[in-house]
Amino acid sequence: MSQLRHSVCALDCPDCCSLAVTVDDGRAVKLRGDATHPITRGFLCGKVAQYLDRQYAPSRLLYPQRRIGRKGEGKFERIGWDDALDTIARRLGETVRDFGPESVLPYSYAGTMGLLNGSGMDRRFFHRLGASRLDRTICSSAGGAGLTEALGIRLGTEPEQFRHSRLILAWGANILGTNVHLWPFIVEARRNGAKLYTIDPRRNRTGAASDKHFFINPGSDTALALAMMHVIVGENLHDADFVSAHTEGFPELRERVRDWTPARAAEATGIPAAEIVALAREYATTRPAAIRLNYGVQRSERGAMAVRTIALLPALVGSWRDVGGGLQLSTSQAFALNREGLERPELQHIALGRPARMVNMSQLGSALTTLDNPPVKALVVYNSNPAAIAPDQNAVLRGLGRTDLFTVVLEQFRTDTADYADILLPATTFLEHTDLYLAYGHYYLQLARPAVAPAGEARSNQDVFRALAARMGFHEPCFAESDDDLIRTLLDSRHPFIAGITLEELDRDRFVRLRLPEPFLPFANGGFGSADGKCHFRAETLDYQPPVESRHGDSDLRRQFPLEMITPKGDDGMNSTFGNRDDADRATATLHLAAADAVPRGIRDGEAVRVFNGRGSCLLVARVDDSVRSGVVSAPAVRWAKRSPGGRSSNVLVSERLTDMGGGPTFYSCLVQVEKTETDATLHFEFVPAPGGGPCLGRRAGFTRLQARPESTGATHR
Ligand SMILES: Nc1nc2c(c(=O)[nH]1)N[C@H]1C(S)=C(S)[C@@H](COP(=O)(O)OP(=O)(O)OC[C@H]3O[C@@H](n4cnc5c(=O)[nH]c(N)nc54)[C@H](O)[C@@H]3O)O[C@H]1N2
Ligand SMILES: Nc1nc2c(c(=O)[nH]1)N[C@H]1C(S)=C(S)[C@@H](COP(=O)(O)OP(=O)(O)OC[C@H]3O[C@@H](n4cnc5c(=O)[nH]c(N)nc54)[C@H](O)[C@@H]3O)O[C@H]1N2
Ligand code: SF4
Ligand SMILES: [Mo]
Repeated sequence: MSQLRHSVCALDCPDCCSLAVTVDDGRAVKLRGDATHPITRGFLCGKVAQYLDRQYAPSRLLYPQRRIGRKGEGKFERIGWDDALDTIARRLGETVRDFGPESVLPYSYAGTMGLLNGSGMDRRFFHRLGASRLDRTICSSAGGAGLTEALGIRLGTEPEQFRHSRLILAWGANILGTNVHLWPFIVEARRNGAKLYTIDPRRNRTGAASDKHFFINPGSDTALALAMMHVIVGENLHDADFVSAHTEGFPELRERVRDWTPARAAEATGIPAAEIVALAREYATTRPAAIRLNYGVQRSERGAMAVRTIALLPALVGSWRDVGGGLQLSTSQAFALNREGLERPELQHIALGRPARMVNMSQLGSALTTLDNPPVKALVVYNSNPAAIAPDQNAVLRGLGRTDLFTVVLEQFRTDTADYADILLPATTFLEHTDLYLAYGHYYLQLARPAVAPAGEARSNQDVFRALAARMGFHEPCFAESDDDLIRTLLDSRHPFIAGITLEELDRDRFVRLRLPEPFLPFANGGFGSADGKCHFRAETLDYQPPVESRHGDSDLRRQFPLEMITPKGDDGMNSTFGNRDDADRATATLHLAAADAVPRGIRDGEAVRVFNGRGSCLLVARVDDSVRSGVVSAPAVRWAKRSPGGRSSNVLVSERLTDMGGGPTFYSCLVQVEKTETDATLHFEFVPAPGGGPCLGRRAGFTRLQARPESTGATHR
C-alpha cells in the first residue's frame, strides 16, 4: 500500500528542503519537494531528486565490519554489532587509560544537518569521556567571524524577500548550484525588472544566467568593497539618516576609504575602475538592493575580513530598511535553541575537571602527525570524509595510515576515510531516523520522523553513541534520554524566536516558521548584535592584503606555481557525499583553465593534466573554456581520493594555512602549476598507501603550526 510520508533533506545546504516521500510496502519509491513549504515550493535539486539511488545503492554499508587489510586498502570482514561496540569501548577505554582522555578525537561535520545526529549524543559522549574537542572550522567559521564582526549576529534577509529586490548581487554565491531554492524568488524579481550581478572568479552557472558577471581575482573582495565604499561615501550616496541613527564610526570610515580609489581596487581585483564606480553607484541608488553573499569569499586567507567588509555595505546605504534589501550570508543564529542542553559541555568536568583541549579540524593532518601531550591515539569519524575534504591530503592520509591509531568510522558508504577504519559502522540516512533541523538559508524549523526502516543493520549516530555510553559505564541520566527528549530539550528556550514552539506543533505541521514578524527586517531600526545595537564600522581595523598564495602574494612562490586554483562546489554534488557515483566522479575530475594558460602549455580541451605544487600533485581532465580568466584555474570539489589516479584529489594541493579570523581553511588561496600528462585522469580505482604510515612521528617540518582557539565552542557554525 502506498503512503505519503514527510521528511527533511539533511544535506549541508542552506535550502534545508521539506520532502514528500512516497513509501510502498516499506520502500521509498518517490521523493519530491514539499509543495506547501514556502521555500521548497515543490521542487528538489538534481542531486537529491536522485537520492533514492543512494538510499538503495548496492554499495550501501549494511553491517558492522572489521578491517583485515592494510589501512586504506579497503579490506574488511563482517562482524556483529555487539562485537563492534565491545571492541570500540575496550579500545577507547585502553586509550584513555594509557594516554589520557584527550588522546581521543572525534571528527565530524555536517554530513547530516540534523541537530541530534550531528551534535547530540555524540557530544555528550565525548564530553563525558573528556575527549579532545573538535573546532568545527572546515566550512564557515571565517565567514561567521566576519559577519559577527560586522552585524554582531548571524541573521540576514529572508529568501522570500528577494522577490522584491531591484538589484541582487550574488557575491561569491553560486545560487543555481548551491542554493537553488532562492532562484525562483530571483526570477520573480527579474520579471519585475530587477538586475542580477555576480561577483566571482569564475563564470559559474549563476554568472552565466546573470545580467552582468564581474570576474574578480580570488581573495580580493575586500578591495572591491572598500572601493565601493570610497565611491558611495565620496559621492554622498550613503543613507545619512540610517548611518547617523544606527551606525558608529562613520567619520573614521570616510577617512579610511579615501585612498581606496577604484583605480587601486582595479589593480587588486582585476575589475576595471569604471565598472567598480558604476557598480557602487548602482548599488547605492537602487532600492531595494540585496546581497546574497555565500561562503565562497571566506575560503581565502583573509576571508573573514572580506565577509566583514562586504557585510558593512547595507548599513552604509541603509538597505536594511527595505523589504528585499539587506544581505544574507546565514540565517542560523535566529534558531536560538538550547544547544547547551543538547550537548552538555559541563560533562567534560567529570573526567578532566576543566574544558578539554580544542583541535582545529582544518589541520587534521598536523593533528594526527605532530600533536603530542597527548598524541591523538583514537579517532572517531562520523558525518564527514576527512580523507577527501580536508586540506593537505598527504598529511591527512599519512595520519590516518598510522598503525598505532585506532580509528572508528560511522558511514553510509565506503568512503576514502572508511578505508582507514579499524571498525566501520553502518549509518542510517535521514530517511531512516528522527531529527530536528534548523536552516542557514531560511527561517523555518523542521522535524523529520523516519520515513522508512533502516537499511540492513544500519544505526543512527544517536543510537551508536547511546550504546557506547552504556558500554563505557556512563550512567548519567542524560545518556538514557530518547530522541524526543533531546528535541524537547532543544526547544526549551526562552528566546522570543523559539519560545512556545513544541514538539507536538512540529509533529503536526512538520515545519514551523520561527516566531518572527513578517516580513522580518532584522536591522531596519538598528538592533544589531552589538551592546549598543549599532553597526560598528571600526574603520581603523578595515584592511586589505592579498593572500600569500595569490597573484599579488609571495612572488617566489608565484614564480614556481603561477596559477591561482579555486576548488568550488560542484553544481551536482554535495562536497564528497556523492563521490561514489560515476557521474559525480567525472564532474569532479576536471580542471577549468583559460585558453591563454592552456595554449602555452600545449594543453587542449579534454586532455589529462597534472596539477601540482610543493605539497603534492593530482591528475585532472583539462576543460579549456571561458569560465575562468587567465591566471585562475578551477576544479570542482570534492573528488574521492581513491578514485583519482595516484590516489590523491585536489585537496592534496591545499595548505593547512588558516584564515585571518575564525580558524578556517584556505581552500581557495592555493597556487599551483599545471602541465600536460599522458596518464588517463578518469575513473581509476586503486590503493596508494600514504608514505610512512608508521606510528606517530612527532613534529613535522612545515610552515603551519597547530593553532588552537580556546574561545570556540566546537559548534558547526553556519
Ligand atoms: N551543488 C552543491 N551544493 C552545495 C554544496 C555542494 O558541494 N554542491 N555544498 C554545500 C556547502 S557545504 C556549502 S558551505 C555551501 C556553499 O555554497 P557557496 O558558498 O555558494 O559555494 P562555493 O562553491 O564555496 O563558493 C561560491 C562561489 O564563490 C566563488 N569564489 C571562490 N573564491 C572566491 C573569491 O575569492 N571571491 C569571490 N567573490 N568568489 C569566490 C566560487 O567560484 C563559487 O562560484 O553550498 C552547499 N550546497
Ligand atoms: N577543496 C575543497 N575542499 C572542501 C571544500 C571545497 O569547497 N573545496 N568545501 C569544504 C566544506 S564547505 C565543507 S562543509 C566540507 C564538507 O566535508 P564533509 O563534512 O566531510 O562532507 P561530505 O563530503 O559531504 O561527507 C559527509 C559524509 O557524511 C556521511 N553521512 C551523511 N549522513 C550521515 C549520518 O547520518 N551519519 C553518519 N555517520 N554519516 C553520515 C556521508 O555519507 C558522507 O560521506 O568540505 C570542505 N572541503
Ligand atoms: S541539497 Fe539543498 S536543494 Fe537539494 S534537496 Fe537538499 S536542501 Fe534541497
Ligand atoms: Mo560547507
